[in-house]
Amino acid sequence: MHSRKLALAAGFFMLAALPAFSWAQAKADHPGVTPGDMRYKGAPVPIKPEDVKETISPKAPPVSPEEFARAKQIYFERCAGCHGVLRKGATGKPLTPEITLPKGTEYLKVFIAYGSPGGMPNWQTSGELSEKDVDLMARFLQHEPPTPPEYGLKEMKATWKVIVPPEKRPTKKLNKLNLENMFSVTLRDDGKVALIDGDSKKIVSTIETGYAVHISRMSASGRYLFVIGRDAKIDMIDLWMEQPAVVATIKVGLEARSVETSKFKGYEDKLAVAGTYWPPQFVIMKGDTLEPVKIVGTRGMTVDTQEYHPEPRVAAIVASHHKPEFVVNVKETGKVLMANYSDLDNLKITEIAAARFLHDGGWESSQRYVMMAANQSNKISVIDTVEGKQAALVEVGKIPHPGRGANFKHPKFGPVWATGHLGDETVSLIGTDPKGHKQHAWKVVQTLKGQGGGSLFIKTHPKSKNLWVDTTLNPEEAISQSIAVYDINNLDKGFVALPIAAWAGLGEGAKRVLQPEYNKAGDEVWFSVWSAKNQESAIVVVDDKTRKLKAVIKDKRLITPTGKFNIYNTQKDVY
Ligand code: DHE
Repeated sequence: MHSRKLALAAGFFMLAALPAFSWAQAKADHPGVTPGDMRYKGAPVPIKPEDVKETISPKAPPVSPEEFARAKQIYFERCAGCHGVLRKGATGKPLTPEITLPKGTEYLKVFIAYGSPGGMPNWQTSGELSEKDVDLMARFLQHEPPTPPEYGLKEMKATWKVIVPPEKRPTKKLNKLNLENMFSVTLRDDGKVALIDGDSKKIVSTIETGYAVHISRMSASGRYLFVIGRDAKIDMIDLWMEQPAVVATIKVGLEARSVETSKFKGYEDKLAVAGTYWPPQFVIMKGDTLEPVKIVGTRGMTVDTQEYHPEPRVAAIVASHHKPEFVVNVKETGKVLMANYSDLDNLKITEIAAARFLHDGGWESSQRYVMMAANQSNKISVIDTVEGKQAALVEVGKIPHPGRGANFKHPKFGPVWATGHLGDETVSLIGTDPKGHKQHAWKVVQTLKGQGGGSLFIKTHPKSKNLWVDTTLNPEEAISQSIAVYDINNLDKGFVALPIAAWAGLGEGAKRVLQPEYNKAGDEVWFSVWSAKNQESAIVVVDDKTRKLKAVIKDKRLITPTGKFNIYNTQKDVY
């Protein structure tokens, strides 16, 4: 296969300005790394190098001020996603001076230039960094890591804007939109979301948001839509307005991925919460204005070796239905924090020892247990939100990546929750019914064989008999551009692959297929066909019963669609 085709499209995981990543080359040089895993890791960190305090270390080889500025930029764009902003190590190894200084410039140069079987890309031999830059990075890494600024209440408040105050908002829904079947669609490289009417499949509007919106989440009532960009900007959209629009906005840090709202009875629409990658913290805000109220830092000790980590990023956050609590995944320390929001002045946090590195997850079907992926430990942590403790830590395949996962009734094992994996081709089904099917609870009851590694999202619907698994990051074009679908009642029969990207009828381009998402009725499933920013993308709608193509949504505004969030399913946690 042609290496350019395998290379990441500009703006896919790297910034558009960066040269494409030569996967074929990297694969040949890094036999120990799975393709999907390597592609997913190193996205640029949106921290401005000029905002970062420099520390020149006398013992390290000299780096001029101009060189330091360039090195910071390269580091944030290409290295921080894996090694952490403070170089304390995340999916990549730690690179602090007590480690790098004894190794010295020549050793580091070889490592950076040629990469390693552990997953370090071969930056020089792939042509992405020049020999000069490799030499610069080898020297830069021996200095103390420059530190980005902290971001407290003052900084947040300086960015906080209430565009339409609550008293000026409609008291009833003013539009004729069928809100429950609307979809909020991330237009990743266009700094927008699209609101798409699920019935007509037409774009209702596109709304300006932060940089590379990551997820959309709904308030408990289904009125407010919250979106968060990688740049930690939150936009709160009022769906009751004649023309849904942003009514409040705030920037809660320098880099973020998660936002959620309070869902416990009596607290509906009252609070919102957002987790940041930098600084490592989460913030609780008022649910109608986004006014920041309480910031909680996540720096602390790791779950296993119990050593200090200065940069434990906040990954998925899920709102409990059983208590006034947010369930917060802290990635690098491997801890799940259950933050009780009923009394913010006397905040109670239950700290649960899970495993590293916590990333994404979602509810099992009864919505009592939340299933969180500890991706580098190949485990799923099962959190009992009633008891406030970990019910089990379940060993699954390599690098689980469920999104929110998929729930269905297995013909033999009863209710199960499923995850796909980035690092292998399997799908793990975990029994989730400790009352009715005790012997199967919190055990992998079946492992399905899928199309290949590189899976990001899996989905079904309570009314469906299909289980859909994407393989977005698989290096084989035929696999990344198709979807595997299983018959839930005949799982042993294996999957059927549907050529979703071909159905979209697009021209040249990466055309990665990702994130199955159901409509409200559960009779249609939507897939993004994600091309580069300057190429045509589409959303393909499949009839769930017949598995036949139902519609292709194409529109020049549909630029790099990735995540799609059906309003009703997101509001009610249906998946
Ligand atoms: Fe995501 C969810 C982090 C790359 C699309 N992503 C999440 C969550 C986290 C996360 C922590 C869970 C949020 C929650 O539930 O509160 N994602 C990261 C990264 O750190 C990573 C690996 C690299 C990066 O720099 O961002 C990353 N993610 C991607 C992509 O490249 C994807 C495929 C395309 C895109 O839009 O950027 C992508 N992530 C998504 C989507 C979800 C998500 C669509 C929500 C899935 C859902 O069904 O809830």
